[in-house]
Amino acid sequence: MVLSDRTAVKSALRGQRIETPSWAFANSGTRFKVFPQAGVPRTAQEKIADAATVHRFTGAAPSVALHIPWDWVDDFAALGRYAEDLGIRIGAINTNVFQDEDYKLGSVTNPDPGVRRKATDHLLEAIAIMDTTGSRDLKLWFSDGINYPGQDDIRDRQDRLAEALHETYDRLGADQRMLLEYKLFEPAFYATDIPDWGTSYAHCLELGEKATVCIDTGHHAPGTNIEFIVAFLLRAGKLGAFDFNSRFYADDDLMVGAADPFQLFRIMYEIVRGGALDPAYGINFMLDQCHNIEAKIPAIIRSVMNVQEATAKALLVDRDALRAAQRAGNVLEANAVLMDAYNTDVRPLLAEVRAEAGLDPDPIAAYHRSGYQEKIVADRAGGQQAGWGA
Ligand code: LRH
Ligand code: MN
Ligand code: MN
Repeated sequence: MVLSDRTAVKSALRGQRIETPSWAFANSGTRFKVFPQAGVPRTAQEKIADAATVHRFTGAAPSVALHIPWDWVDDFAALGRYAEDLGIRIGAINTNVFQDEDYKLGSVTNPDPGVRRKATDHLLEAIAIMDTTGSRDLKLWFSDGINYPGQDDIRDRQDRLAEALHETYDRLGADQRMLLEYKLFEPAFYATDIPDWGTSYAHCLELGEKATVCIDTGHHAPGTNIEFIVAFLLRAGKLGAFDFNSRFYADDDLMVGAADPFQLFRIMYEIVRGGALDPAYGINFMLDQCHNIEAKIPAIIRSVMNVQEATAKALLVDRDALRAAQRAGNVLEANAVLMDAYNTDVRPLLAEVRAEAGLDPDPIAAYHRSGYQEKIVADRAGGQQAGWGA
């Protein structure tokens, strides 16, 4: 690598931004058991304090996504100021139209117009919160779907979904966006109303430029080529966000880059190739994870580092050599160029980037030395559950 490349790679890494999810700091589990951890946050403020701690040690996570109503407070303006005082800001607002008795047969696709009204009102309420916090992104994930053939009319449900999305879209301010997430299955098992990126993309196209797709890396069938989806959506100008996590089997919500670091590299290569890494491009690179058995703050720091490592490798791909091999039809050489970058140990490079930014080159060790964990364990009794796995 020549010096100018190295400088460019380092500057791209220095500018990279990753958003943490408030719920990852709280207790979580599976439907079998939640294992509570000492020192987890009891309030939205404490989640924000933990997110600010992740930013303090990584320098790369300056915003935290909230989930309504899990992070409900009476004064969101004050919450925004609290975050700013700690050196971060409130990012995407995630909505919740899945944890209410009324939503048994769906939220915005429910056959009952009264339930649909209630669900859409919640989405509008989330935009009002965004107005107060200055958040740009409204993140929508719907658990809507059906379990049995014939249970409801698949096409009518698409019409109802489109109607609610239109009403919500029309309420967005000039600088606000909608991120529409898809998920293949669960909690609905036969037909999910937004099962895949194509369905999300089609609704976003119909809505307009403020609507973009959110790719949750855990929401696909096994073997899905996610980097293809990234490339396609970037070409169409419709990729708005990621929810990063890892999966082995279902929606595992394990640490990003843990199950398949090679997949994460391939995704980040398409991002770099598409010129979409710079925050100015507008993609919100979020984590959407739960740390059920591992210590939460170090796991989130580790996750940020995993994304950085995959990105560094993607930035190291010799694009000229790759293109030359591709154009020449040299299959083995093209693959070798990509693999050379993937097989590079980028940890020393990232340590250098951190040191140059005045950070400890080893954020996890620095966190453990800081005394923060001991302090929260002492200060916080009876930590809050994220909202999952009751
Ligand atoms: C459910 C889910 C979804 C949302 C999050 C809040 O699958 O993980 O990905 O983004 O809950
Ligand atoms: Mn998600
Ligand atoms: Mn999920």
